[in-house]
Amino acid sequence: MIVKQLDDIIGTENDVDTENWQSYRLLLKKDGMGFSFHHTIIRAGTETLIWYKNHLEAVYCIQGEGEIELTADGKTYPIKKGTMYALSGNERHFLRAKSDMHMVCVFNPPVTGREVHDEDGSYPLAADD
Ligand code: 9YT
Repeated sequence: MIVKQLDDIIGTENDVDTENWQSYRLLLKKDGMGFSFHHTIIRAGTETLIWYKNHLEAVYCIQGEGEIELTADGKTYPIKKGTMYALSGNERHFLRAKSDMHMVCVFNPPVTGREVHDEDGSYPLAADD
């Protein structure tokens, strides 16, 4: 069994800070669960182009407000506390935060550590995934 506290993550290598978001990575590939599990804060006022070509991601908003826009067709969905979206088709999208959005995110396959978005907005696939 694995038990972790957010306080144990803050300020460590599993606290990944970028201009638009901060990701507390609570479970990683090395934890052996088959997925990674993050608490991510999307900063208020930001717009991020994301395209997880190599991962499926589910996201559950627990605080804050914003929207997701799919680049393929411009469809836009509001996000607020209680909204879940799952990128079941690796959808390329813009993520916009009106206020700080606290998101619980699950990645399959799991991320391995300190991944940040590349120029396409994706994360690399681990060598053995
Ligand atoms: C919702 C989302 O994809 N935000 C970007 C950061 C990512 N969730 C992460 O690595 O925690």
